[in-house]
Amino acid sequence: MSIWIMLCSMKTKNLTFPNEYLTNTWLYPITSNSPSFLLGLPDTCRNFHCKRGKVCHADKQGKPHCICQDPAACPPTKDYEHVCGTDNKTYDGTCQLFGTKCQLEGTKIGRQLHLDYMGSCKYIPPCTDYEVDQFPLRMRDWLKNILIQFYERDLNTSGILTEKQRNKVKKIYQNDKRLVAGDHPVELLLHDFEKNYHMYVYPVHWQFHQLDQHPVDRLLTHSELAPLRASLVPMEHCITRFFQECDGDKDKLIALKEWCHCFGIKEGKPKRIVRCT
Ligand SMILES: [Ca+2]
Repeated sequence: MSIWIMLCSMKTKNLTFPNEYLTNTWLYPITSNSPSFLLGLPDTCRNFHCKRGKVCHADKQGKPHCICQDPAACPPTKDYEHVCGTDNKTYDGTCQLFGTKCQLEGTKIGRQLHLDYMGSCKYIPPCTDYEVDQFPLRMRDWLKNILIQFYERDLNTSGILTEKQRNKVKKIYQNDKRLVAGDHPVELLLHDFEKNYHMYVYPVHWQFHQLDQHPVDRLLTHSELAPLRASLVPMEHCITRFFQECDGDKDKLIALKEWCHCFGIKEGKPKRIVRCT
């Protein structure tokens, strides 16, 4: 079966990030393994995993192989499952997009084709210098609020955060009560960041490690970033530019150090500040 992660969205103070965090969750595949049992494939494919865009196919001897998903054979999707590729083409779903990418394997077009964002392709206004400067302020606040919501949820039904994470977020939660709920202008966010710097460090790290899974190597590939950016691009037109600029050495990978830097998190001072190296 495919492995999925829940991609959540939230409404947060003065942000246009996706609404109804936790209550409006949707699924985004981070690896695509063939649902052989759905396709009526032989049992040898049942527990045979293929990467995204491929499906299992058993040869005459019953030996399983991964072959490209035929985009035309993808299951039907609803409108809300449409996705926009980096080729600015709308695909019926991730199955069709990654099947197409697989068929283009070895070509430049194939290498450059990624999931850009969830939803049909639409006009994304350019992000101005001013807006991209404000972006880390709002994103940091958003990440902090995500963790606080997780913490509040865990007070009733534990299991979202580990004990170690809960202990970390508890301090943020208690500290966050200083700010009155509601919209916060960027000036206040900037002031709060300067005064309560430590509160913002952990959420930035936490998000990085949530994304750094395939593989866990302190580097984020486009695919690893996709669960975050694909959901935010339609609402946050600066996110593409933000992550492009985050990749300071332009190697198409965002290292933890680059990630911290673009969120304004300093390189470590011992003890109190988590090192970003
Ligand atoms: Ca990685």
